[in-house]
This record gives sequence, structure tokens and C-alpha cells, in this order.
Amino acid sequence: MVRKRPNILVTGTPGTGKTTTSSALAEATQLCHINVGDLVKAKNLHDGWDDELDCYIINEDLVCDELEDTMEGGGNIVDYHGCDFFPERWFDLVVVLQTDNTVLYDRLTRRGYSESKLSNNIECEIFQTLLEEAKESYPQDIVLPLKSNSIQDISTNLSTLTEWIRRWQPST
Ligand code: DAT
Repeated sequence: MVRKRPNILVTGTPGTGKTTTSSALAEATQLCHINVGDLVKAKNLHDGWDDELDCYIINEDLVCDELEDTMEGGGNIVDYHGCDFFPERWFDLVVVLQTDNTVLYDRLTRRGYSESKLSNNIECEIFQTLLEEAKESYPQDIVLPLKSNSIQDISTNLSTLTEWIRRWQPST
């Protein structure tokens, strides 16, 4: 089925600004913001709690089944700190938000992350884990890394993405 509106994945390490960016973009463009973390909690799409990693053990198959029909319709902004388990065909653009370590450290400390969760996530950002994951999972030409250090970056990114959506054409 040909989508009339694009689907965009917004990914990146926790704290890089996925939810802030996605919700503002959804508001500006009338696309639908899907926060996968919230969906997993609300619909129990997990296999319990991982004490060591201090997060839900997401059930990727249940998440993909839950989203399939919605994604087929197009017009979605999917917000999640992972990207390798979604079907490649779902997305027209994969945005990877990136934040400098010191800035990210402060944001995650404010969030009250434990020492180990903090260092796992800072390491994830240092090694550009999400960018590598996106490049391995999607065609290179749809992967767009964007800096997300400041409020100014958010507004620049919103302009870039709003313009991208405006120009997007369904493939025939
Ligand atoms: P994520 O959804 O990636 O976990 P978030 O959108 O919840 O991140 O943002 C985490 C916190 O950082 C939140 O308090 C908003 C702030 N923030 C996010 N992006 C920012 C940016 N580019 N400049 C300044 N603050 C930002």
C-alpha cells in the first residue's frame, strides 16, 4: 500500500530529546506521535522488568504487531531508543538525535538515573550506538543524524523536519 503521509522514526540515546522533538513536530505537522516506551507500559507489550538494566524487557514482536496497521496508514512519528527491530519498510526517514556527553550527563542526572544506568547511556552515546544501529538497519540515504544540545538545535531541527515533511512525496 502506498502511504499518503510519511512515517518518521526518531531515535537516539535516552535524554537526547526524542520525546520533546517528536511531540513538537507532531503538533506542527499534524502527524501522530507514538512514544513506544509509553505504549509498551500502557499495553503491557513487555516480558517483565529487568532489575539490572532498570527498565522493561520490551517484547519486540508484540510492539510490531500492535503498530502494523497504524504504520501502514502513514503519518506517524515513532519515538524510541532502539531501531533495529522495526520492519525497514515502515520508515521514510530515520532521525538520530545526538547530544554531547557533558550535556547528556546533566540531563540524565536530573532524571535521577542510577550510576550504572547513567554510565550505560553515556557509553551508548559515546560509541554512537544508535547511529550505527540505524545505519545497519535502514538505507543510508534515509538516516539523518541531528545535533540536540540546545533549545536552538530543537528549533533548527523542527524547521528541517517540517520542511522535509512538506516536500515529501509518496513513491509511485
Ligand atoms: P528522550 O525522549 O530522548 O529521552 P526528552 O525529550 O525526554 O528525551 O528530553 C530529556 C530532557 O532534556 C527534557 O527535560 C528536555 C531536555 N531536552 C531535550 N532536548 C533538548 C535540547 N536540544 N536542548 C535543551 N534541552 C533539551
